[in-house]
Amino acid sequence: PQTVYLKDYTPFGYTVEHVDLTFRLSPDATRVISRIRFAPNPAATDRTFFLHGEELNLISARIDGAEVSPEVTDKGLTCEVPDTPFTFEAEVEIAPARNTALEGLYMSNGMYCTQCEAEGFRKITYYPDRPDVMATFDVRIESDLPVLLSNGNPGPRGEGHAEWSDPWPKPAYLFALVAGELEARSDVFTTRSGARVDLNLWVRPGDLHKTEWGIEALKKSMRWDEEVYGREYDLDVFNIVAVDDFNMGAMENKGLNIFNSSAVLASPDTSTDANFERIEAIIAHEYFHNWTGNRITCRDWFQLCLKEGLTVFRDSQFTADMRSAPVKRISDVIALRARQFPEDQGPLSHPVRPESFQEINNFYTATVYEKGAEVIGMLKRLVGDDAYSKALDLYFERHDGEACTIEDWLKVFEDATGRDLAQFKRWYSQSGTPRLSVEERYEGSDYTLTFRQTTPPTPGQAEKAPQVLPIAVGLLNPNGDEVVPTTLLEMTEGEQSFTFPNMPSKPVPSLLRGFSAPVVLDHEASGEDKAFLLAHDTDPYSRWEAGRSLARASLIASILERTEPDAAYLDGLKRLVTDPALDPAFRALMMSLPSQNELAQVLHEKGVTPDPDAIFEAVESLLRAMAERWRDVLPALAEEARVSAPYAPDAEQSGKRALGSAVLGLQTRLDGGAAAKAQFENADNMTLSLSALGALVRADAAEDALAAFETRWSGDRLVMDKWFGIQIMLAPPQVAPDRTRALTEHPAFDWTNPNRFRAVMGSLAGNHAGFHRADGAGYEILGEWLSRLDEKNPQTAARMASAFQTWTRYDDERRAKARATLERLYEKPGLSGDMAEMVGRMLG
Ligand code: B3K
Ligand code: ZN
Repeated sequence: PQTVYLKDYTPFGYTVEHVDLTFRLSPDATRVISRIRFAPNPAATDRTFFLHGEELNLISARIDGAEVSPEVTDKGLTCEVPDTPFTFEAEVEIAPARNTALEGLYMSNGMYCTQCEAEGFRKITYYPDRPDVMATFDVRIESDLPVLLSNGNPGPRGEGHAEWSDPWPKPAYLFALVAGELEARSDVFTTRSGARVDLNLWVRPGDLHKTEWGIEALKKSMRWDEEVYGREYDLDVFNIVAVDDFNMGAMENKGLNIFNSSAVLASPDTSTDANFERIEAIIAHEYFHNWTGNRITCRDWFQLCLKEGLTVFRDSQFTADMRSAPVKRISDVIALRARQFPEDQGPLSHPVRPESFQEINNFYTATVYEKGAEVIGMLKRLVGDDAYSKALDLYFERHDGEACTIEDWLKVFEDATGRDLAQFKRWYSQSGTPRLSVEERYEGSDYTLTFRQTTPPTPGQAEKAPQVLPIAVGLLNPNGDEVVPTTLLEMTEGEQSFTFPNMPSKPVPSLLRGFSAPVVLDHEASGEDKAFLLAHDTDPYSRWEAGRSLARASLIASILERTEPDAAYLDGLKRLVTDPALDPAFRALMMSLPSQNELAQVLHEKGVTPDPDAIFEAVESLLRAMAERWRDVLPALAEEARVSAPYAPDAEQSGKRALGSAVLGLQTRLDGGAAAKAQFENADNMTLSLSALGALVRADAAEDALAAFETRWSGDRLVMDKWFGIQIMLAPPQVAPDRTRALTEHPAFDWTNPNRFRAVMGSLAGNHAGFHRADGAGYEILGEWLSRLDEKNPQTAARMASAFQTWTRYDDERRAKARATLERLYEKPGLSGDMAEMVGRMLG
C-alpha cells in the first residue's frame, strides 16, 4: 500500500464544468454512462490526465465524440487529451449485487444505494475522485423500481426512468443514488426567506411507523441552523433514506442523505431514549453538513476535520439547545475520554489534521471528529461568542463554493478578530493528549496557580511544543461561596503562573471548568477539596468531575491497596443523588463510574500493569458498597424516577429514566434481580425493557428474559442487535468470550451486516475484562472474525480492529497472546490495505 502525504498536494490539471450520468440498473451488470466536460485548470501546472477507477469494466470511451483507447490499470485510466476544453465520455459496467464492501454502488435488501465518501465514487465510474474537483451533476436513472433518487432537484419522471439535477457544484464524494421499493413519510419545511422544501424520509415498507422522530428532528435542525448560524437550505427537496447495510452512521450526500437504519428509525417500542437522542443528533449533523462540508468542502482528505470537527461542534451545540447543556457537555467529556483519549495515548495516535495516511477510511476517527470539535470549542472560548459568530459569517461569505484548508479556516478567525493563531494551530498538527499539572501558593493575600503542560511522545512525534490552553477557573471561599466567577486563563508557555490578588483566605480552585481544554488534569487535590467541590461547585461539569475523581481515587486505592470503598465519597454523593433540586439526568451522570478501560489507563500511567479482573472486582465492590450504603433511599429514588405521562423521548423523561436505570442497577445488587424482573415484565417502552434486561444480564439472571425478548423481537433487526449486544457487553467477564462464540452460531448472526457484526464483536471488545480474559480467548475470537470480515468488508473490519489499540498496556502473557493474534492477521495473504495499515500501526 502507498502512503499519501499532505505536503505532496497539487491541484488537478483540469477543472470539471459539468457531469452527466446515466445509470441502467441491474444487480450484476449495471451500466454507467458518463459525459464529463473538462477544461485545463489555470491554477495547475501538471497536465497529466488521470481518472480514478477501481473494479470497473470499461466498455468504451470517447473524447469529443471520437472513440479512444485509454491506458487502464486497477487504479484508473490515463489518456491523451486536447489542451482546450473537451468532453470525455465513458461507458462502464459494475456489479452492485457483488459489492460486499458497501462502498460505491451496492445493494441492501433488494435496494440500490451508494456510499462514496471518501473514495468510493471511483467504483462507480472513471472520474477525478478528489474533493477539490467540484462540478454540477445531472443524473438519469433507468430502472423499473418505483423509487429512483439522486442529488439535487427532481426533473422529468417517466415509466422506468427518472432524472435529477443538482445545481450546486460538488465533489464526487457527495454523489448519491438510491433505487428501491420504498415508502416515505413526507412533510414540508418553509425556510425563513419563504422557500418551500419538500421533506421525505424513505424506508422499506413496514418501517413507516419509525419515521416520525426523524422528520421532526430534521425540521428542528433546519430551523436551528437558520436561527443560530443564519444558514438556509438551498434545494426544493431534502430526501433521507434508511438503509440496513451501512458501514457508518450516515452520509451527508447533497440533498439525499443516506442513513444507517439504526441512526434514523425510532419508535418508543423499539428504541431507547439514548437511541432517540443519538438519532436527533445524527440527523442534525448530516443536515448541518449542507453548509459545513457541502457548500464549503475540503481541499483534500487531510482537511477532513475542517468539515467533521466543525459539524460535530455544531451538532453538540444543537443538542445542548434542544436538551440540557450541562448534561450534554458531561456526556461529551465521558465519550471523549472513552474513545478519543485511548486513541491519542496509544499506537494509533495522530494529529487532528493527519499528515499522511495509507487508507483515508482509517482516519474517520474520534481524534478527527471529537477532538476536532474540542479544538473549535477552545477557539470559540478564546475569541468569545460574538467574534466566533463574526468569523463564521466571514467563513461562509468568503469560501462558499470552495474546497478549503485548515489555513483558510484559521485565517478567517485571524481576520475577524485580529488575533495571531500561529501557536493555536499546533492543535491541528500535534498529536497526543496534553497533561496539565498545577500547584497552588497562597502568600499574603495573593493566591497563585502555577500550571505546567507536557505532551508525551506519540508515533512520529518525539518532541512537543507548548500549546495554547484555555483554562477556565473559578475560586470558592471556604464557606462554599464563589469569590471569583469563571475566568479564562490563557496558557501559552510550558510553565505559567496566574495570580489572584486580595484573597482574604486561601480559596478552593475549581479548575478546567466546562472541560475548557481536552487535556488530562493531574491535580493532586486533597479528598477534602474534592468533596468540597462536589458539594459546592457552581459549574456542573466541575462538580461532576469532582465526584468522578473521588470515584477514580477510591477505585485505584482499592485495586492497589485493597482498601474498602471510600465512605466519605459515598455519603457526599448520596446527598447529591437524593437532592430533588438537581436534574435527574445530572444525578444519573453523577452515579456513573469511570470505565474499566479508563481505570486501566490510569494504572498504566502510574507505571502499574493493569489487571482487568482486579479492575472489574473493584468496580463491582464499589457498586455493592454503594447499594448497601444507599439501601434506605433506593426505593424513594426509584419512585422519583418513575414517569407516569405517556412516553416521550425528551430530556426530562429520559433524565428520569436514566436515574431509574442507575438505581435499578444498585437494587439488583441487593435483590438479585427481583425489581429488574418486575420492570422487564411491565415495561411499555424499550428504554425500561432494555435497562431491566441489562441489570438481569449483569446479575446472571437473564435466561428467561432473554428468551422472551428474542421471541418478541426476532422480526426486528435493530432490536435484535440490542439483544445480541447486551448479553455480551454486560456478561460476567469469565463467560463473555464463550457466549460470544455461541452467539456467532446463532442463525440470526448475519455477520455481513455491519450492525450485527458490531453488535456482537463490538460488545465483546466493550466488555473490558471479558475481552482481555487471561487465556486470550477474547483476542482470538475477535481476530478470527476480523480476518473473515476483512475479505468482504475491509472498512468495517479495520475500524473494529482498533479494539486492540491498548494491547501493550497489559501483562506479558496477555501481550504475547494479543501480539500473536495481531501478527496472524498481519501475515494473512490477501489482507486488505485498510487492515494492514491498522494492524501495522498497532504492532509498531
Ligand atoms: N461523512 C460521513 C462519513 C463517511 C465515512 C467514510 N468512510 C458521515 C459524517 O461524518 O457525517
Ligand atoms: Zn460528519
